[in-house]
Amino acid sequence: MLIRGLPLPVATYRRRRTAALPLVERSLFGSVPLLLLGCDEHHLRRERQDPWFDYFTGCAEPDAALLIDPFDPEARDTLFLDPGDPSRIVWDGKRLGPGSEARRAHGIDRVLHREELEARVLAAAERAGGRIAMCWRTREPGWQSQQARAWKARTEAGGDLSGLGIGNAEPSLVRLRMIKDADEVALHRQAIAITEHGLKSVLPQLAALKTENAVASALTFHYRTPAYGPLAFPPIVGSGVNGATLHYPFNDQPLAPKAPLLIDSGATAGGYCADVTRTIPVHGKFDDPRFREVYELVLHANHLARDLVRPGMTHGEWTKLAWEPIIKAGFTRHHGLSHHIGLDVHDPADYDLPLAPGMILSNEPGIYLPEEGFGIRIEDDLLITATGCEELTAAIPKDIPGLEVLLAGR
Ligand SMILES: [Mn+2]
Repeated sequence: MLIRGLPLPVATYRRRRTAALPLVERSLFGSVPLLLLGCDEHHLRRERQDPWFDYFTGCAEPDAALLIDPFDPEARDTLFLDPGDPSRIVWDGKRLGPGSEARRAHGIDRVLHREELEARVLAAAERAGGRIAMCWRTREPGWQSQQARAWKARTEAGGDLSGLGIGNAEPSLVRLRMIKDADEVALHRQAIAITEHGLKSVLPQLAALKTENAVASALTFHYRTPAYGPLAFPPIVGSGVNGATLHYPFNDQPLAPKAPLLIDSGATAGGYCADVTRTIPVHGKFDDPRFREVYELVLHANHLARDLVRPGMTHGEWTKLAWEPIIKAGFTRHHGLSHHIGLDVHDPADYDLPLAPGMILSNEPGIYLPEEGFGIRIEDDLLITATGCEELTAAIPKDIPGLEVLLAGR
């Protein structure tokens, strides 16, 4: 059977699982097994595999789970797979079940049926003094957090798992995801190349596209054509004043003539996200003096952030430097400068840690003036290097002459 997922070498997933346990140990004041749950059929097909589960397994099967147990005498890592109900194959296709094929493909010595999960988790918890670790967060919680909440509810008084202690490993495990290896950087570059191709195909066509929905659909077509993978997030296409709504969700208005248009979008490759924003005059000319003035200020802040970033700097120091000219000019700061990007477009991270080589971060200053009928954000993706950064999105124009050439289709 064709095995999907595994965009990275199996050795990478094994290395990540090995690296996880000392971090869990540090964050939970003791060595405990780590449990991660993959998405069910419904979420997997409509969204994507949970990024934490994906990070440690690369497994694209529904209803799968991973247990990393430092005290298991036979095997540290166990992948649980649910071969599903055979009568469902005609509906959903064949699932990968436990067996030698799964063990080989995933490079995991023990692959068990999902029905064994609870008994195995309880046995593992018992060896660890009644505790396990899971992953959750309050901001942008997602599937892993929902599962952890459901498991924790069962540990409360009267629940069928009462007495089981569940600690949160996410705050320490983020250290792994914050630093990208060469293969991850290559997938980011690929996601950005797809995004670049989409923007360069669609931006010269704005006159023919006429509506926010047509622009969003055209971008989606280009982003999904290479692999039918998920988008990093649904495109934000805001014409005129809609561009001043940070997470404008509707994309259903005509492109206002001669108005600025804000496009925040990104493709994925192997699950890794691109996140790029450009703001352009829909008629192709930066001929409105006020728009041009504000645009140049945002561009200046974007350049400043790119040119001044250094490893060792804190996220807070960097943010302050880049926002300074915008605040000095009397505008309000509505959001942060930057977030980590990875399997999640807003990758979980510890923002108290200093910037370090291998991190991939957005650089996205913006000014929002709904009373003047527009918002401007210019967003690039940066790879932190030993001496500063590489602007991964450099091939997507953002300076005024470059954008005017692109918009004119020249
Ligand atoms: Mn962003």
